Amino acid sequence: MRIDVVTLFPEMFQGFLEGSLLGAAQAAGLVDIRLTNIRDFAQGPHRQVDDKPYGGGPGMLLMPGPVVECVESVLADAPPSLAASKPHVLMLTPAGRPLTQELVEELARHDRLVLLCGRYEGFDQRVTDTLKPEAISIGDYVLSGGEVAAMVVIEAVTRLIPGVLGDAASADDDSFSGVDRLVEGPQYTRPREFRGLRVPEVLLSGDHRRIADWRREQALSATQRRDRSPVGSDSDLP
Ligand code: 6GU
Repeated sequence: MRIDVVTLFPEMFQGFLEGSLLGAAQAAGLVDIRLTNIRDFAQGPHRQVDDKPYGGGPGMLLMPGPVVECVESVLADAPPSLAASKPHVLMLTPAGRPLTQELVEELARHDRLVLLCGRYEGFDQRVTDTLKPEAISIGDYVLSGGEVAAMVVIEAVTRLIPGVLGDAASADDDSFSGVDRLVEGPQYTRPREFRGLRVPEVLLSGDHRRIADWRREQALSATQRRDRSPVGSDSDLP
């Protein structure tokens, strides 16, 4: 898979991309991640990429010219192996579609992703009108830019690429995966007793049927606990 990141702050990705999982995946040729700086497509002596919103208001908007030209240049760079694949362009924005494991699985089916990171107060609308990206949000809270959100997308997607995780089966057992999308229940390793807390007897029993049943029950209750809305929400209404 090829992933292009279009950003004003490529240096934010350096340590992240060199880290163990992604570093190894890139070295093994399983994923090719490239960074392109929007400022390289800015004009004039000041290489301006942002400006005040028409109609007034706080903050600065990313201008359409440098952003669209940057993404178009990235799209034009198609190695022969990807010539037949249509790139999927994503825009990271709090106004986007919420990122879930289901969406991550959908993204992982593409051969080529382009992640467009915003900064400041957002993009000129004509970026969206021209590129028609899929807008994605990583949650209902505000970040200063899309870079951290892009890293979240990259990490979640790349670990689904066959061969990236050591054990091929382990992604299927993760929380939110599998048909019913349960979170994982508690797990234990040595010692058998820690500060008076014992490993549940069933896990030591060697009875694989009982262990599987127990784990499923634990996953069901962990999922129920997590989904139960906090006090003060609509679920408390009669
Ligand atoms: Cl994708 N971008 C920004 N700037 N803030 C966010 C976000 C994205 N997702 C949640 N908050």
